[in-house]
Amino acid sequence: MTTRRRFLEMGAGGLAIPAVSSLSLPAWAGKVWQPDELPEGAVAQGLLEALPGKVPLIKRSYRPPNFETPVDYLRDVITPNNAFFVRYHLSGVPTVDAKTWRLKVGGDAAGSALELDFDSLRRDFVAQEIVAVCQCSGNRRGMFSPHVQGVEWGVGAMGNARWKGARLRDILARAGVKKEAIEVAFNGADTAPLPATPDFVKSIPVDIAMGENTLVAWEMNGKPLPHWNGFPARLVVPGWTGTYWVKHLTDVEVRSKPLGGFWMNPAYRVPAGKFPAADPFRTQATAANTPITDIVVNSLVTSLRDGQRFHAGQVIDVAGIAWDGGRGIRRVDVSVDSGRSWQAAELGRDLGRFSFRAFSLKFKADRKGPAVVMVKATNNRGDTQVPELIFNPAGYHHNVIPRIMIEVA
Ligand SMILES: Nc1nc2c(c(=O)[nH]1)N[C@H]1C(S)=C(S)[C@@H](COP(=O)(O)O)O[C@H]1N2
Ligand SMILES: [Mo]
Repeated sequence: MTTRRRFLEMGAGGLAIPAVSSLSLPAWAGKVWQPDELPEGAVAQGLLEALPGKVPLIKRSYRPPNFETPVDYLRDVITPNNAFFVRYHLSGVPTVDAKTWRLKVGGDAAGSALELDFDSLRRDFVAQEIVAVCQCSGNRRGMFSPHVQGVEWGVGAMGNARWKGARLRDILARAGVKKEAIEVAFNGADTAPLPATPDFVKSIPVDIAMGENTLVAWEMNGKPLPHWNGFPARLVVPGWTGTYWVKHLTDVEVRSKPLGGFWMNPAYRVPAGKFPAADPFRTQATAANTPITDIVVNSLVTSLRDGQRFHAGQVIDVAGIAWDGGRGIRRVDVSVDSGRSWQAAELGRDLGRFSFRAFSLKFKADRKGPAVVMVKATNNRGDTQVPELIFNPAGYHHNVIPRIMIEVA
């Protein structure tokens, strides 16, 4: 596969890039950016553009807003709110007033109907905090070969934050959950501009909904949720891909029957049997396919660029982040000789099993010439990143071991 990275000067002149803590002006400032390791021509250039309240992010589409986080902001294990990626399916992004916002809980398998305002959500339940990765199912879709349809994400359709909210199970307990409940469905305040476009409604299995980690969150990294990330409250489903993390949450429905609708089927499905390590979603599975569920084990090198040059004798840091769907990262192995030998990287602070985990391996570049750096994360169940892409038509679960070309001169 031809790999390359392109930096093109942007015609429109420099962008004002606010400084990020511990980083100097990012290398991509004022540039058109393309993620590493893209098959030639796979992704249209991503222009940096700032949504209100956000630093310039990589624009994949404007209506609906789909903006990814530049790699430089993923060096820190906690992603800053103003650099956190933004993903919407419908262009009617709502501006929600916390004073008039209500969360309605009901459904045929709920004991009774319930309505909460923002104050009661924050006051009447024990607040929980959890650090968890929100990763779009289609993160890295733009790196799929052969090419697949959908938003052409590079590597930044993900972020890691400390979420604070009420346990969904405590809210559901208040309404009551009947024995026949099989799924819990979620709707947000966003709407489709045309009646023909289906509303974005998602469900999760009742055991995930009742799990101790699933939250209705109102805070992200100690601040109110940013508008673009679901103000005033969103669902947080640690371990599961971003599609279930419904933003601007308004309706929770406890169901005795599987949820239908476009966004459950055919959207967000993977072929049956292709990802056998994944959490099952039994009430939605068919013989052909099953909804995407938990995040596969993965890593991102943030310290090196494809094609980067070094001097002989220089110490090179292969550093980045690793994560998975909640088993936790056991080890990250690094190879600097095209996979012939591997060394265990040092792992950073453990912020919990749903969080990004930093890794670093320093080596001295004493052999001149090109070298291929590879990184492979392994979780506590022994799942590892894959050597070859597991192709699926929607472009999900890209966790291929990277091959980063560097040059020692
Ligand atoms: N209301 C609403 N919630 C939503 C979506 C949406 O389109 N509307 N998209 C989902 C998808 S597919 C992802 S990946 C995450 C992205 O979260 P973020 O925009 O906060 O980064 O939001 C999820 N929640
Ligand atoms: Mo997504």
